[in-house]
Amino acid sequence: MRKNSIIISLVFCVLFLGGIQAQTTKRASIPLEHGAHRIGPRTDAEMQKWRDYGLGQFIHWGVYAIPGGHWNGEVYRGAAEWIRSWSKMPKPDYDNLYKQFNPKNFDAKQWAKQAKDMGVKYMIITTKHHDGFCLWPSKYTGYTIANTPYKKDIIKELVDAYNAEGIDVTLYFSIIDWNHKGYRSSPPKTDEEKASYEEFKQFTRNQLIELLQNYPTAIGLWFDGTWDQAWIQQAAWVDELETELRAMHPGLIIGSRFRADDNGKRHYDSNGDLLGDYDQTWERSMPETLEELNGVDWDCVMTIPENQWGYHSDWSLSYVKKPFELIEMIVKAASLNGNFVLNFGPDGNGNIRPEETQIAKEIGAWMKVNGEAIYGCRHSAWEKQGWGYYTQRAAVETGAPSLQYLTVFNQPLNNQVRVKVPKCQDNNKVVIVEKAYFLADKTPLTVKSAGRDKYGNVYYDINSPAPLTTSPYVIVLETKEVNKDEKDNYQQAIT
Ligand code: 2OX
Repeated sequence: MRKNSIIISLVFCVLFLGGIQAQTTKRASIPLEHGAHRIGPRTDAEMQKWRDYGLGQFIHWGVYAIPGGHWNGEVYRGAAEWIRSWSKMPKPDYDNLYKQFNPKNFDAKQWAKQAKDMGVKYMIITTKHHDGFCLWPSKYTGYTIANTPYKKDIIKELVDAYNAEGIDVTLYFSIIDWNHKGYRSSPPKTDEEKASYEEFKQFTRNQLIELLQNYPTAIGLWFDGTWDQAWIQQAAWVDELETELRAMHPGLIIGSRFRADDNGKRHYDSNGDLLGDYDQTWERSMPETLEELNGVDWDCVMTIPENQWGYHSDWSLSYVKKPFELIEMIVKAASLNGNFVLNFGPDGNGNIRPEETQIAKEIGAWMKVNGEAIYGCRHSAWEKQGWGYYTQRAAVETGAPSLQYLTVFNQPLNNQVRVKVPKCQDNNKVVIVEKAYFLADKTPLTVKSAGRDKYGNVYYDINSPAPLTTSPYVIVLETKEVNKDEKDNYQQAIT
């Protein structure tokens, strides 16, 4: 008896220690003072809300909208918001543009209304891009909207107008600041350089605190221009600043692009853990699979032309995405647990260009009918097939059926949308499709059993006559796990 219990204890000890061992060997464990301060996704209400947004709008607006990719009769082929760095743009010319910034057609309420009609749930606005020009009247520099003929606080107008439409606002902020004399990309070496960089750091801190004080309803900060070695080497200081900003503004959402870790690693720390609340590496690119995503929250910020964020009057320089391609990106992002954020670059008069307005309208019309397959939806365990993407909503407590949304982009020529039913964890259970219908008008669709493969996977064909539209459409499946012995009855009911 006694011997047995000793053996049992030993077995437990081995299992327990083995467990710890497994834990520590599974993950790298480089000691870090400024690594990730949280392992795994946030679970608070603010972040849950962010996760459910699905679709966002990015707005790049600043004095670069005045030249719009042109100067002295020549065309700048780079990104319009970078025109100051072009050899044919004299720096003094650029640095005086603010004296003409007077967007007479700017109407924040109209932008917000358009965004609402497009179906966006949050908006990211450039408070300050790399040029250093501030769209809010910062106390810490003269290079702001207050010193333009326009004078009024554009950030306040936008935050108020978007919030009035029920759209949350995130503040984009570039750490690169070509207007501040202390800003530099390489680490300071001389005492003079160090003192100057210290001034820049304090200036940056002051501006961030000012933004959070001025716009308390902002939900987050979207950082950019944090790849310089000078900034990377300030990891400890930036970590402290991040803690300070979070303490000031509970629930604040900050992406992976603010601070590096002790070893200069960005986005993911030296142990592979995400820095910040969501992965910001998906700029103008989309993941293909869940496996690439490390189980983290993420956003994808996307331009309509190839790489134009600020206003460029000539969009013919690169391929311009079609509305259905952008819709595909929205659906794909939702199917992989991410938010899709589409960029707009209004012109120097405050007009949103007609091409963008048209795209906003088409996306909005689609979202109005099909948004249920996006908002609050997640990755589905159902295996992706060639016709498009699955998204899913968990069964709600009221006992409503578990829903699978199938967004069909590639209509099968035989009008049969084939689904592969996932296996249940409980081997005595099986997933059945109770009902199928078009999300748009609830037209019921016939579901027929389509055999099984040699691995025992079960297939169904949804008879889906191509709707009289050229846009992607959504089929809803009401599904249920049932005991295997009930299955035959259900199968009879649906075939
Ligand atoms: C620089 C080197 C390689 C790839 C991207 C950049 N980049 C991107 N530099 N600045 C950017 C800014 N980030 C986007 C969100 C825009 O604001 C763009 O200007």
